[in-house]
Amino acid sequence: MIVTGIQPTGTPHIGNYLGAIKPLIALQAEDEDTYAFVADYHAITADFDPKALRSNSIGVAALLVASGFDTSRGRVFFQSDIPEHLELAHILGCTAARVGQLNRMTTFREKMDAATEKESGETPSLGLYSYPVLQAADILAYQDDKGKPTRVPVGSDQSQHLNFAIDVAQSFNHRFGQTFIIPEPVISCTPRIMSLFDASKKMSKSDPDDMNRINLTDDADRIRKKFRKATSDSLYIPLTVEEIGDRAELRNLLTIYGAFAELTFEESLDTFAGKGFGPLKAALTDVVVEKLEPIQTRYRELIVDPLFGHSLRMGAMAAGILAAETTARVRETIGLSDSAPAALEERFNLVVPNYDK
Ligand code: AQP
Repeated sequence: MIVTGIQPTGTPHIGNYLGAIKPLIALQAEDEDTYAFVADYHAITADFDPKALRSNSIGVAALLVASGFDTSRGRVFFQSDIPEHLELAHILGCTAARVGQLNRMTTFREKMDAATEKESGETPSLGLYSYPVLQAADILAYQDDKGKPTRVPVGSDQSQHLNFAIDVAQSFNHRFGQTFIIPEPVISCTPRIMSLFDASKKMSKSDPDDMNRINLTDDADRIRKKFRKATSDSLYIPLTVEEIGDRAELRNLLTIYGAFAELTFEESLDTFAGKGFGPLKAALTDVVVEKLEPIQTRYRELIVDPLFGHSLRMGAMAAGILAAETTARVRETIGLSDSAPAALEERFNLVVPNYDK
């Protein structure tokens, strides 16, 4: 089983695509049972606008499918359709997660430091602090009935949170007996894609300046403009990787080119060695526009297709069955009430199609 999530904090960009979506689709070819959710509960841990949250959530789901996620072999759903994620997070937060571990999470510390630097000094939400506990619940809610570990594909920036989820599972098992199969992180081998203006920062959906990223929905003109304005220098592109040194912007553009053109970093460098940034930016624009074009066409079809909405509810139903089973087992293990929860069909208001007729 494979489980992963993507936050609807904006429109997914080429960093999310190369670091998470593309590897997920490749993994899906090896595994029938894939659960990919739109992490809307996570998206509310930082400032958000309710209307934008809704449209971003639909956008993320549609872009996943438009990028090649196969809904006949896997499920796409909204995290907030499965409140068991929250219930399990509360239980794990009380029984297996420790404040000392959360204090060491670098993502939270960075956001805390940024807030302290702001004039208002307003600190991040409690939800942002406990975000890794919810992430642990997101993963542990899905247990394979044959005892195989759940694989969790993520970008390299998420490995600390994944290790935390493993610690939480081990600590729960240690205290209450074998309950969770220990999950297995699958860290993407694409290096982090960095901002087009400042390659010391990662490309990010929530960056207030849209020019820092290439969104999966950007048209050809916008992509051309963004690459043209991306930070560059007046030096030639060197012949060897070592000579790139601290030219982080160059390294980033060559990485993006290689990933889209299906070349290694060295091959990408060979293609442009001895040239200036101009030819690199032109070729980069061409390859990114070419690769995104079919995704964008499919995306425009999906967002107006009622069958797509139905497939999301069917996805939630399938995911809900697994998450409800796990949560019921955990409730029983720790001695909480065992009243039967509402029938899932009722919860999702679903008329399940009868394919036999
Ligand atoms: N720049 C990146 N390069 C490579 N991989 C990336 N990922 C995110 N940014 C890059 C990977 O995308 C997956 C989904 O991420 P997410 O949406 O759940 O959260 P995130 O990592 O916080 O992504 P963003 O774009 O930076 O969103 P905001 O701005 O909301 O924080 C993850 O597997 C992540 O590693």
